[in-house]
Formats: sequence, C-alpha cells, structure tokens
Amino acid sequence: MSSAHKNLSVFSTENLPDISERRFALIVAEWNAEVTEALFEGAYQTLLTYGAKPEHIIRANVPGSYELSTGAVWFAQRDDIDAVICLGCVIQGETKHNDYINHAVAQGLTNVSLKTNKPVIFGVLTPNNQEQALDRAGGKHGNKGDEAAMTAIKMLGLFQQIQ
Ligand code: DLZ
Repeated sequence: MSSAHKNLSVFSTENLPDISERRFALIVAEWNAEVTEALFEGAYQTLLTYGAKPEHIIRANVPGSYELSTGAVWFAQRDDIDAVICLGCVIQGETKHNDYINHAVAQGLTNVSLKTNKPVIFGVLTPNNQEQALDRAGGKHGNKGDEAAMTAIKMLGLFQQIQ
C-alpha cells in the first residue's frame, strides 16, 4: 500500500463497487486552506485510484466548515450526484467557537444525508492545533481526505448491495 493511502488500512478494499459511472461532489472549506487543500488532494486522488472519472467529480468551495451543510444539501439534492464528501478543518481556539461549529456541522451533515438518502461524508478535522491537523492531512497519521473518499465509495457499495 502506498504511503499516501496508509490510513486506508482501517478499511478492507475488497469487493468495492464499480464507481466509474458514479458522480461525486467534493465540498471544501476555505478556512485553514493549507490543511483542507491537502484533504482535497487526498480525497480526489482516492476517487480516481478506485475508478471515478475526473469529469464526474465536482469541486465547490465554501467559506468555512459551518457552511459545509448548506453546500452539501445543494449538491445532494441534485439527481446527478451520488455522494457528497465534505472537507474542513476546525482548529480549537481560545473560545468555544470550534465546539459550536463542530456540532453544527456534524448534525447538519447527518440531516442532509438522511433527508436526501445519499452518503454525505464528514471529512472534517477537529484538531487542537495546526500540527495535529497537518499530521492528518498527508502527515504521519495519513490523510483523512483519503478516508473520507473511501467512506463514500463503501457506502455506495452498501447501498447497491441492499437494493
Ligand atoms: C469563525 C471560524 C473560526 C473561528 N474558526 C474556523 C475554523 O477553525 N475552521 C473553519 O472551517 N471555519 C472557522 N470559522 C468560520 C466558520 O466556519 C463560518 O464560516 C463563519 O462562522 C460564518 O458562518
């Protein structure tokens, strides 16, 4: 397994679905852009590695992680989108601002997924500092963007299996 995909070792990569005709929206928060760009690269490359076509992957930026839920519902409601992957990084600050954002996004993305009956993936890092974030965005703990993309692929496979 390549080092870029080492965090995917938590997943079995057997029996993955054919995603060559699946369409994905990748929504990326602009706050902490160094981190979220690395998450995007990881997610994008993982989708390509497992068979998605570049022309089937749409990217949209939102200002901050709080806006991920709104971006997610706009894309998940579209008939031509099969899964939405949301990427953000909320770094702990001196106030509880991060807690409010994290809870709102987690709840918001859950609601979007249940409302639209599509995989909506929570690819949001919630680290204490920038170093912890970079460790999880291509650093020593792998890239959680890869993991978010693999989660979307797995959920599409599960949905296909149970139909
Ligand atoms: C305001 C804010 C703060 C303090 N920190 C972050 C952060 O670490 N990561 C992030 O993605 N967004 C942050 N934001 C912006 C909010 O997500 C949101 O964009 C604003 O509150 C406007 O709704």
